Amino acid sequence: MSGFDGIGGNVTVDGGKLWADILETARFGATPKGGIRRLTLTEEDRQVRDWFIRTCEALGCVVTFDSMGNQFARRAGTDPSLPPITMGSHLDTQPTGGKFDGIVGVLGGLAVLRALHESGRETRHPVELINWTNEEGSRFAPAMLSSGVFAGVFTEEEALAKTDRDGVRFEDALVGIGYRGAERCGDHPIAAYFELHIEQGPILEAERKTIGVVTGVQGMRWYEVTVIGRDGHAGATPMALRADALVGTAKLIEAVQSIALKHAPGAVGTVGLLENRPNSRNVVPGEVFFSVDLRDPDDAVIVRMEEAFRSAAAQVASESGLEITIKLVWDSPAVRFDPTCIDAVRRAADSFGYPARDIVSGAGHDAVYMAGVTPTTMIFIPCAGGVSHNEEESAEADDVTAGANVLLRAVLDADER
Ligand code: HGY
Ligand code: MN
Ligand code: MN
Ligand code: MN
Repeated sequence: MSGFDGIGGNVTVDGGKLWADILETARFGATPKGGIRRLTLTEEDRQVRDWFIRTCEALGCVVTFDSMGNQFARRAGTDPSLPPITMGSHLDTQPTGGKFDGIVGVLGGLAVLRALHESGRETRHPVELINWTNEEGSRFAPAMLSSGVFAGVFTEEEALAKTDRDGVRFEDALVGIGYRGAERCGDHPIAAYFELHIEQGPILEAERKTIGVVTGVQGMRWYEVTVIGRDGHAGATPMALRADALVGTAKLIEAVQSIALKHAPGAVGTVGLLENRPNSRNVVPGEVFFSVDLRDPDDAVIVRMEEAFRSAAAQVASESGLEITIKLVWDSPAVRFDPTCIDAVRRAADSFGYPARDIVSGAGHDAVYMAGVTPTTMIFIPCAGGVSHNEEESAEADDVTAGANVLLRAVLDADER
């Protein structure tokens, strides 16, 4: 199998050290339930970023970070004129995140750098590992913000101006943790990009597959909805005279659920963020802000779901005397990955004898935007029960090692092309 011979013989990753790295970095933002709360650009994020620099430099890498705080750990190749073969993912988490989402991709890439360093295996291209800022989009919407700037989907100015729900600006938080770099985000040629990630769904585990050969990512749209009614006294306001924004919102949440079910089997719809104002026991709520996340492998289905949601909102508004605004804040069309990279992953899995299957990602990843600027694909491994974005998220050590080994071979394969 090409990419699996030459100096250092049959190089593989040190799975034990990789697992130890996962447990060590889980300390930064550890929650009592065994998960991680490491929101982007917080003190916990700074701690893991500092760890990333120390650890990659100890492996002989040069570590830099750009104007969006994206971190790059580069191992030199024999031909410095060549752009790097890159691996990447993210170290930021959801508020009640797990130890593996994004983390497996960054630490798996680090295990690849360690295997190359310790075996002395040379590569023609530099090999580089990227930690992307704000992949989750939980604190600053949208998700994959910094890989989006890198790929030219968002401008740096609009990204830096994003604010979180407390009104904190992205740029101020980035400067606050000391990771606003000088290199302009995107001025960084790349030869290919591979992202290792847990599937975050149930398929690989159910089918007892070790590797998911990811062929693409489904389409996603995010909306922000504001429902305006009228604050009123819970005791003295007759039901017929109310403009209750939370009751209207409940109808719209039900609409998201039924619209997604009506567009089965691929469609999903989620209301995850909700702010009820004034949020007082004895006040009829006059204003509600909430998020809507619609996804499907087929972009045309998402458009139809959006139309259905908008008409449901118009009906609720007229029936209940509410004012409802729906703002599309993110549109990430479905993406197909690069066939050559996909084939390298397939052959790498095969050369280890790992059971594998093709799969389309339900979750968004930085690879979505990297696919727009360089040959890109992803490698999935199973996670327990398909559970993710949950403190109980877990994966088998052997699967994590397998994923990193496939990543290593796919990178070596790309290096020889
Ligand atoms: O939303 C997503 O799919 C990813 O976890 N950011
Ligand atoms: Mn992720
Ligand atoms: Mn995630
Ligand atoms: Mn991701």
